[in-house]
Amino acid sequence: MQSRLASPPTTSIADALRGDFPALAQRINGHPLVYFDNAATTQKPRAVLDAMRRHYEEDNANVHRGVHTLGNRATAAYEGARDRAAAFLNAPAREEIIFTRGTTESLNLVATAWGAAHLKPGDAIVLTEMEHHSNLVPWQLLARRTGAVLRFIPVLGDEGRLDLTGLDALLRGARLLAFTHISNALGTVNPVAELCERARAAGIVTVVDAAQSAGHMPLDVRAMGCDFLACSGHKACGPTGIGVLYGRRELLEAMPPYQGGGEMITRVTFEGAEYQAPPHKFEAGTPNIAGAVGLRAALDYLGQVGLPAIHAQIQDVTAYARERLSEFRGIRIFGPREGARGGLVSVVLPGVHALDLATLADQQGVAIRVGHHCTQPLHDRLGVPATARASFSFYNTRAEVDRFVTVLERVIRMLKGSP
Ligand code: C6P
Repeated sequence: MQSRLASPPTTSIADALRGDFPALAQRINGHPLVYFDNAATTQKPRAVLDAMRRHYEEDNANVHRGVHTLGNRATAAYEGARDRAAAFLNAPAREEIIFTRGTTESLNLVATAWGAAHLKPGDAIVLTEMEHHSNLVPWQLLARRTGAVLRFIPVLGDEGRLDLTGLDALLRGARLLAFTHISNALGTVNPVAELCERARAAGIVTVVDAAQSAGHMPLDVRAMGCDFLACSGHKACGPTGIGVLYGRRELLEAMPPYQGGGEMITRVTFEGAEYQAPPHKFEAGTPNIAGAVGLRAALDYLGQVGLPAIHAQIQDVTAYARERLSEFRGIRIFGPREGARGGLVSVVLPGVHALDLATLADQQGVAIRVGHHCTQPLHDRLGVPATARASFSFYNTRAEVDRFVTVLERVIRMLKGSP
């Protein structure tokens, strides 16, 4: 079938940049790798791998402690990464950037530290029905500890947009609104600025889960108007084990610490402790220094490529994938049909078990994810136990989508035993 979409430029940024990612060059089960599991984690460019290796070979030391040269270099690298992350998010101040293990820990930090100080029985926390377990379970735990209650913004049908018609009622009397920027299961892009503005007008604190948008598009916490934002380095070409929590300074200053230990104190006696100011108050113990170095290299790399160009490439490949997949008879495709969408397509194929599909696709070199993608309540709402998800980065191409479609056709023939 002829694509209705405009032809891509003769050479896309994907073609130009794929060579920067060593993992993409390999063959899997005798086939060139098609890596379509980027929503789970992205591959890493050589610049990130080199920066981390160089750090361990030349600058390795603990931070904020030593007066020796390596300690000073490590501290400069770690704090330099904080500056880079602040610029990446357009945060007003570097002190508003806390390094964590990733989105999950960032969200748990807010739920634990902010929640403990602010919630009382009966207070409402508003979430959406499309949240990843990382932006659901910490709030459930908090609700159990404090007696707060959870409310949910509904998701509309398979297109997966939020139903905002009852938002005012849901926000009434609430203390906090936490929601994902981009759904990892549907690809829905939520209207962050609008949601934050409406919450702010009602005096409600906002938390944005940017796990799926960081590294995919320019992010600007000032334009979003959020109070907190969480993201992971590993979904934005950085290493695993490092993430960021942005928090508005006044809120961070008023919050108790998350964990206790070295580095987060100014003075300790047997009876008690005085704490550092943010961000150090929230970074107990030796941090992931090499991870921060790798994250900085990743953000520099993304900056050099250009986030608008990255966004455009991901949009193009996603729209193309959605169009090609719609050729399959009876396929159920989730997520927005039109307009902005995240870089993924989730589907259910009639009569094809998602796990079989992913296993057979892998045998032909194609990596996709199947299951509930850590959004089990959403899948309950959609009435499906599992979907098959192809998720894209800017190094993916339309040609890879074509290969994926060919592999799918073959897999379906094998599973159904029909031509
Ligand atoms: N989603 C996926 O395959 P961590 O694991 O902390 O880096 O990120 C958690 C997380 C939070 N929110 C959203 C919207 C996410 O997509 C994720 C991670 C992966 O969809 C792994 S389950």
